[in-house]
This record gives sequence, structure tokens and C-alpha cells, in this order.
Amino acid sequence: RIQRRHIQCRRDIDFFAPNLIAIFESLVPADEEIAKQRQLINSLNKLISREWPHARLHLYGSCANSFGVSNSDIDVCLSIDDKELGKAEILLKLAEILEAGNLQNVQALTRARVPIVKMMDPETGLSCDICINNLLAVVNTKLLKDYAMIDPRLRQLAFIVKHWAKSRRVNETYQGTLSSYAYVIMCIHFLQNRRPAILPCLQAMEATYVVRVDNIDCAFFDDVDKLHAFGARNRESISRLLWAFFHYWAYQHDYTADVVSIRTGTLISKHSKDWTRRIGNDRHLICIEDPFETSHDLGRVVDKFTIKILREEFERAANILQYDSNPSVTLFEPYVP
Ligand code: 3AT
Ligand code: MG
Repeated sequence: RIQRRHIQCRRDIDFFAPNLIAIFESLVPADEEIAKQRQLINSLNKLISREWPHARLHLYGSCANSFGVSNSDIDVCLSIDDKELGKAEILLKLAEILEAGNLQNVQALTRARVPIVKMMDPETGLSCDICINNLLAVVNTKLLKDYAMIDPRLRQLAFIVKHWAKSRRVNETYQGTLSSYAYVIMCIHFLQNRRPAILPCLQAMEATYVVRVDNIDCAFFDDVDKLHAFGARNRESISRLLWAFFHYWAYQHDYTADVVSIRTGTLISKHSKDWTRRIGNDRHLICIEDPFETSHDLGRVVDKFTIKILREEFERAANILQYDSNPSVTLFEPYVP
């Protein structure tokens, strides 16, 4: 049911691909920064294992899924199997351990939607948020990272889309727009549906990686070294893909009927998921299925006001890419209310 109408861009869109690649390269963190993050995790692991020998820290989110820009905060998950302590108690004890280990600005936010401990490491200057046993996030981090290794255009597209979303202030879930995670899923879905396809659907292939987390079976093909040439038959430039991405979300996506699903690699119907009406706070005005928690719509934070803002921003972006004389600058002009 994906619209396969071939839509032409009315200009030679490839001319600003080099500008977009330059923007992408300016956003990618340096190797030293990645090394610093690993170093911090190692020293935190040592600190924590004295108290909890079986606990382990995992990096997740953009510092581990390869979609992180430089200087972002790092997301860490503590996996711990402590039957005696509740989550809040674990967080408070963790905060104590970190303070005793000379980390700064340690704060336990036990009542947040996702309870975390915040802290800053004076040695590396890195700030991080530590959550407890959020292992699904660790698995979805791996899925995104594996997709990124298949074709370089995914990282380029997602970095540019995230950069656009931050500049235009449509990457703020607490304001009713979409998370970075949702934007990356939208990019993966888009590249799965180019013809020829640029990305496969890893969850529809023979599973080489299988884990069960929170009663959810997570299984996908992760031997991505074998998929290096997957997208080679498609020669579209990053500027063409970026235009087509925004054009799709501005003019082609059927918001009333369709759900983006990278789990299946195609669009599925809102009807099949019973996402056709508002239930509680979930409005389902733009539907993006989580690849593992399939009952979870990543677009559920979007309301009737912010859907309008989002769609206007998609249209603005598509039109700039189509007509503007300096698209790689105008696209990212900060939103001023
Ligand atoms: P930034 O570079 O920090 O903007 P990010 O990839 O770290 O991007 P988020 O901060 O939005 O993305 O989220 C951190 C991770 O938490 C990403 C993903 O592994 C997980 N995550 C975020 N939102 C959800 C969600 N709604 N459902 C499941 N996992 C999520
Ligand atoms: Mg993050």
C-alpha cells in the first residue's frame, strides 16, 4: 500500500550533496570523544562492582547507536538483579556510591517517568543519566547501530534530520514533538522502502541475535558485515534522499491510515493495531511502531496542535530543498517563535 508513484524533484537536486556531507561530518564526534565515554564506563563499572559484583553498566542511546552528535549527554543503563531492593532504593544507593567515588552533581530523580541518577564526571567533563534495567533500550540501541553499518546514507540522513529537528525545535517530546529515536526509525523505514531498497528489514530475516527482555522476544539478523553491498544498486545521493524524505512526510504519508513499521519493513494499517482513535493520552496522529514494544506508538506524544507544527515543518523543509537558492543553510535556520 506504499505509494509507489514516482515523484520527480523539479531541480538538479544533487548539486548540494557535498554541502550536506560536510554538515554531517561536522556533527560526527571525534574518536577521542568516543574513547572518553568508554573510559568513563570502565571506571564506573569498577566502582559499582565493589558493591554489586553482578551488576553491569551498558551504554545506550545516541552515544552507542552511532547516531550521536558530539558533546551529547551519555545514556547509561545499570543492569542489576537485586531481589531485595526496589528501583528507587537502587537509585538512591547508586547515588551514594557515585558520590563516594567523587562524581559531581549527583542527583537521584526517583519520581521521573524514567527514574534516573544524573551525574557529571569531573575528569572527562561528561554528564550522564543512569537508568535501571531498561534493557529494551539496550537492545534497540544495537538494532539501530546494526542498521547504520549497512549503508552510510542512513547515518548521513539521520544526522541531518536530527540536526534539522533540533534547529526547528521539533525534537522535544515534552513539548509534543518527536524523539531522536523516533526520527531515526522514520529514516530506517524510509530507506527500507526506496526502490531499489537501501536497507533490508533485519527483523524479517533469519535471526542470528535472539534475546528475551521483559517478556518480549527480540530477534533479528545481526551479521551485518554480510550486507555491505545491500544498497549498492540504489545510487541516490544524500540530497535527493533528504528531499524525498521530507516530501514523503509532507505530501505522501497517509496520516489517517498508516503506521510506520521497521519491524515488518513496510507500512501497516492503523486499523490492524487499533490505533484509529484516541485512547487515554495516546492520540495516534502520527504512528511509528516501536520495533520491539509493538504496542508502543512513538508518535503518541504528538497532539492536535503539534501535528500541525510538524507537518508544516515537513512542508517547509521539502519546499526549501526543492526551490531555495541556498538550501543547506535555510533548512537549518533556527525557529524563532
Ligand atoms: P539524542 O542524541 O540524545 O537526541 P538519542 O538517540 O540518545 O538521541 P533519546 O535521548 O531520545 O535518543 O533516547 C535515548 C535512548 O532511549 C534511545 C533509545 O534507545 C531509547 N528510547 C528513547 N525513546 C524510546 C521509546 N519511546 N521507546 C523505547 N526506547 C526509547
Ligand atoms: Mg540521548
